[in-house]
Amino acid sequence: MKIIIAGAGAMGSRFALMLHQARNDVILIDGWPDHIEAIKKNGLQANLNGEHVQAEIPIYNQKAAGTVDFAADLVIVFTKVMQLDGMLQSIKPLIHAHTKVLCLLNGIGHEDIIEKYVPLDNILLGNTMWTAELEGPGKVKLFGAGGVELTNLGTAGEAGAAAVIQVLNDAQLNANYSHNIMASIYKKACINGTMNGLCTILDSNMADFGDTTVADPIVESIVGEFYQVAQAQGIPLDQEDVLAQVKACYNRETIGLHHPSMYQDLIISHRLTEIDYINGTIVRKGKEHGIATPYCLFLTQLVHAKEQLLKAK
Ligand code: NAD
Ligand code: AOT
Repeated sequence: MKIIIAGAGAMGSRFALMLHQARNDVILIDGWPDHIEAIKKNGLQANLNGEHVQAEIPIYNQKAAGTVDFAADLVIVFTKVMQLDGMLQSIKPLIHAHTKVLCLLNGIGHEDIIEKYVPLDNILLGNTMWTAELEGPGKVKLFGAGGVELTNLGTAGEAGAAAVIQVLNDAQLNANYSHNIMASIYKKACINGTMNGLCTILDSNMADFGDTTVADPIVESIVGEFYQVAQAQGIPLDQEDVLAQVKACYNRETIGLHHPSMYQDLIISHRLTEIDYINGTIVRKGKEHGIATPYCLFLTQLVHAKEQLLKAK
């Protein structure tokens, strides 16, 4: 399949590498000049479960996307939420009538942005439990396993997503079609709504946070707010199941040593965070439905304060 990875940071690089290794025709589009130059010069370099891997994958600056000659069957967007609209605007000339666009970004409500550029039948929306870390321009660290859940927002439903699911599975990306994607998205948002902001503010990985005596009550209060907001929108969430998944993030043997992407952004790279699209969304939707969300509001405010203290851009 001809695939564009639009946003070739940590996660974009993981998906690009795995799809390239499965012999798809993959190109990268990105907006970070140092990263683009490094990949052009040395290929994409990865520490893949402890093994050094180098892959020659073409990369283009999104500013020049209009000049790229590539009839993509699939675009996988992997920008940060704040960059999504700009990326779609840049790659608009590369999105044809048959091009599917898959979005697995963390957070809630990205379909509102994608719908401006892509007909519903071609939008695949989902979430992923894979992780990735950028070590520097052109270099990623990829550990552990994960999965992908996605749905087709158009009338074709599952049939309209079958070819993409097959390609992801051929690349060992473990994809499944979801008939209740909003519940999956909220479930993943509960992980990000707890682990990302808390580990960022507390300067810890998920396992060390989980070892503190107050981890469970904090997590339970935040997840309780996500649960009430989901319930008000008719999105069925099993609160116990969600809490079990969040607390599974404490596990040192599996995923606990991972620093959430928000930590990597703000604490390591002094970049602005996605907090407004995770806890901030719960605050906004809570207001619409008359639900108090003091934990999500406080965490959003703390992260914004930290962004300002670190002069994040
Ligand atoms: P990322 O920040 O690594 O990459 C996103 C974009 O930012 C890329 O275009 C990248 O080139 C650019 N970028 C990265 N570092 C930069 C720097 N120092 N200066 C300038 N530009 C820079 O994003 P990601 O972690 O791949 O996340 C993409 C989406 O996937 C987000 O919505 C995120 O929440 C979600 N997600 C991330 C993970 C993870 O483990 N990283 C896991 C699941 C979902
Ligand atoms: C994560 N991490 O989503 C993924 O870092 O933003 C992130 C992220 C899967 C399971 C646990 C954490």
